[in-house]
Amino acid sequence: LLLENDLFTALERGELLLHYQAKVDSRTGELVGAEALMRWNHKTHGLISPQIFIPLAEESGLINAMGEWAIRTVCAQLRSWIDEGLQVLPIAVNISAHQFVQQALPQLLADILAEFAIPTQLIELELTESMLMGNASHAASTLHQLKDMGIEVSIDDFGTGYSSLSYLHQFPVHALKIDRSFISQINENSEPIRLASAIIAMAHELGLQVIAEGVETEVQARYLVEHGCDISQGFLYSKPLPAADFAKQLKLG
Ligand code: G
Ligand code: G
Ligand code: MN
Ligand code: NA
Repeated sequence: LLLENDLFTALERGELLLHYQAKVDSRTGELVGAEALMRWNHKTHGLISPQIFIPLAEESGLINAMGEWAIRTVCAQLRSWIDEGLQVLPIAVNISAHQFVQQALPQLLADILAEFAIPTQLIELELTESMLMGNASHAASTLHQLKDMGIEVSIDDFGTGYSSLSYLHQFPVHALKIDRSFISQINENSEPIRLASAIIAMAHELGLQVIAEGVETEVQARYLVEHGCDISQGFLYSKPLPAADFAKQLKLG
């Protein structure tokens, strides 16, 4: 209750921030990009997880302003890294269900990218299956516009929603992110449930890239390489980090 009221002023007070988590080439471990993850630095409660405040933001309608803030903050960050002479990499932003329905994302992105003179390839979006299946015609038209602009879209938490493979095939998405519940099942003690490898094979069959999330152990990393996973993300490589700490991994141009 207290949080819900505070959220309205959190944006104005500058209490929201983004952490950046590395995405690496599964085979080589080379940094290939990052995911921006929102945090709320509350004046008395400290760092609050988006799992708590994103649902509040969706209920209160504040999610559109917060989502726009996230896109603008990533673009401003990329601009300052570029100006510092760093070799920047694509940054993925999470989009919530309400935001996907309510905001004209292609136009919003075009405006913000232009404002900061950021090449479209440097921003990626993460959407969930249920957002696409919920309103397939809106989703298809939005995804086609984003693709035409050169903005890549990944399906987040893949395997946990109610996806229809025939729909999935029609949506111009670039990658599937295997949900971390499938990755956590891979361990040396048990015969791994083959869902992760099945998802990798299916995604490749559909011409999609595969990203594993929540990679925590060497056993998982090896399994993913053996099964042809393209990109990995997780605590094994890096936690989500404040911008300045993440930037230490970027090479000088
Ligand atoms: O990083 P973390 O464990 O705190 O993220 C928890 C959840 O919050 C994840 O499902 C993630 O996708 C979501 N999330 C993180 N940042 C954002 C954001 O900027 N916008 C939206 N809509 N969701 C986010
Ligand atoms: O739903 P989404 O994929 O956007 O959420 C990302 C969430 O996963 C964030 O909350 C992030 O902090 C968390 N996360 C990232 N890497 C790992 C990991 O290796 N293990 C676990 N348990 N969580 C992770
Ligand atoms: Mn995500
Ligand atoms: Na996820």
